[in-house]
Amino acid sequence: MVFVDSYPKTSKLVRSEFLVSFIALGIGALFGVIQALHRTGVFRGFVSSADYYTILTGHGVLLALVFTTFFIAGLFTWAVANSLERELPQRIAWSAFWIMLTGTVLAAVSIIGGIVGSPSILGHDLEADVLFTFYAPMKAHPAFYIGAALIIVGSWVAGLAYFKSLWDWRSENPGERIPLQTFMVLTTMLMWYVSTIGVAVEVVAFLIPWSLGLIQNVDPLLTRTLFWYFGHPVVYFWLMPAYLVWYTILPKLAGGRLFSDPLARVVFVAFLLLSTPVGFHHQYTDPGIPSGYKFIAMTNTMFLLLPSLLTAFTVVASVEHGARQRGAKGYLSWLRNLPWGKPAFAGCMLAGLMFAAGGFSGMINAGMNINYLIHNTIWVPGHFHLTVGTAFALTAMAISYWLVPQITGKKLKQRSLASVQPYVWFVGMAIMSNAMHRAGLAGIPRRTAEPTYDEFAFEGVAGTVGEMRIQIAIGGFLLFVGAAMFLIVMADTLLARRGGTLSVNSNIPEPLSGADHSPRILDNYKLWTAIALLLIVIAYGPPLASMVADGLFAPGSPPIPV
Ligand code: HAS
Ligand code: CU
Repeated sequence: MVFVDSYPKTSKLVRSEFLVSFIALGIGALFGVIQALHRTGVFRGFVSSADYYTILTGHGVLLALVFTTFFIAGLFTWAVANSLERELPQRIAWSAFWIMLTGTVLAAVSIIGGIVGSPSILGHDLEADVLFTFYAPMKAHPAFYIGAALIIVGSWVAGLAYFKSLWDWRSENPGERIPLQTFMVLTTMLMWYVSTIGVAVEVVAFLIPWSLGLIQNVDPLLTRTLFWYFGHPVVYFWLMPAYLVWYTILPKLAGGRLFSDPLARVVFVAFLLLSTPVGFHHQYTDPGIPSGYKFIAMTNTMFLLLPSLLTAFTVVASVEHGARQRGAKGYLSWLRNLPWGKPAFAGCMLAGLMFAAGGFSGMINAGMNINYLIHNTIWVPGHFHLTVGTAFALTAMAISYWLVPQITGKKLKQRSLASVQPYVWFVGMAIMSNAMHRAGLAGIPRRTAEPTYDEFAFEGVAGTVGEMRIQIAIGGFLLFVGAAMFLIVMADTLLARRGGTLSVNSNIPEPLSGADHSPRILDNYKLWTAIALLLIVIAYGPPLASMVADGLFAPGSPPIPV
């Protein structure tokens, strides 16, 4: 039976969530190509440099926050319904959708206000060029912060719908192991609850009252710290859904089965434990945080590589198993026996391959001393376009080719366009991101409309600044084409009529080593959440205490002795 026929209500919800995420992807990608062409000087006719920050904020918020959150909500909704074999509680799930949508509209309108001359609304200029990492001293219209708060509250309510589904399922299936997909969703949501506390306090206690004029001063270091407390784990909120796809769907697309359910559970638990006590690796250059605590964050970050290295092993082993089921022989030649022409499979694999490179640039970022070389340079956007911009985004697009037919009952249209699309994205990203990394090593800053660095001779850097700029522009343009191709396939599929039987279904094959091999303690959420909180208290307690010691709103924070 097709998913949409088994769970029509839940399918409608997933369709609505995907629709919002695809619209955000379209506008965000347009902003992306505008700024890539602008900052490289290839074409500057769209906006003035004064509006660059507004476009950049729109790009970051729409892609990194809206496209991701709505897509993840859709994917999680499908995964919970699919693995617990039940419709989601509709009232809770739809409330979540509407709260998040209201938040998105508020945030989007305040950003766009900046392009149309910042009209005064409720006594404040309607603008929000504060970038997707919003903290003091840059200030936005209150509507932006209220919107951001609503998106987060909405995501909390969405989580409630997943937990409620588990509790209902539990009462009917006492003593059974939590199905793997639901386990992954819930572990991600627990990590999300723990980590969003930071941004919720930042926005509600400081930024909203400050932007409304109710308080005059905020402590920039405190708001930065609260933001980055959330700002690192949010990247795993994007990665873990991609892992859910790589662990549970990709092996099936390869013609095989997941190698190990226990390893998958260990990986997700490790993310719950370690995602949050590492935020200071975004603040290595901030004064006011003792080096010892930065060092603790660095050590935790290095431990946090483990779940991803385990994933590389498990996912590649599962795909190899699939290839061998298709008759492959040899150490490497199995790579040829895989369905590279199928867009869902090819997209996930290319996303994984690129993430291997993104992971390595992440390791470099994480080293406290090497970080000083690349911090605030365009190397960092190079890193995160491989991670969120490919590991997440390409996986999301790829799996839509597989999932959208099942939540609509319609066959995928424009198949040939779809089969090339992941390769266009991969090539565009390879060109752009490689040039960004190199340009960062040459010292070219991120987040600027006017990187006029032509006059400098960068010794030790191969190539020229002009050559890197052109590569960034060409790569950025190809990515825009890739996003447009995806949206054409989706629009054509969504608008088509239903007809014929689908060749795909949502059944997930049993892992080679199944849940019965997983120690039961892995499903003990109370224990893991308690340890996660304890690690956070150790990593953040004393530095936060020192920041608020001179008063909550005092702008200066005395450093504490190490
Ligand atoms: Fe990061 C900055 C460190 C992962 C996103 N990161 C950012 C920013 C973003 C971001 C958005 O320590 C910029 C924020 C801003 O605007 O300022 N990051 C890391 C580390 C990891 C890491 C250590 N980042 C991510 C992920 C992201 C993401 C995931 C989004 C989804 N990052 C940093 C640091 C900074 C930073 C510093 C601050 C820099 C600064 O100074 O500002 C690790 O989690 C990475 C581990 C990954 C691996 C790779 C494993 C390989 C796998 C591939 C399997 C292959 C397959 C396919 C399936 C070790 C899993 C096989 C195919 C075949 C053909 C065989
Ligand atoms: Cu980080």
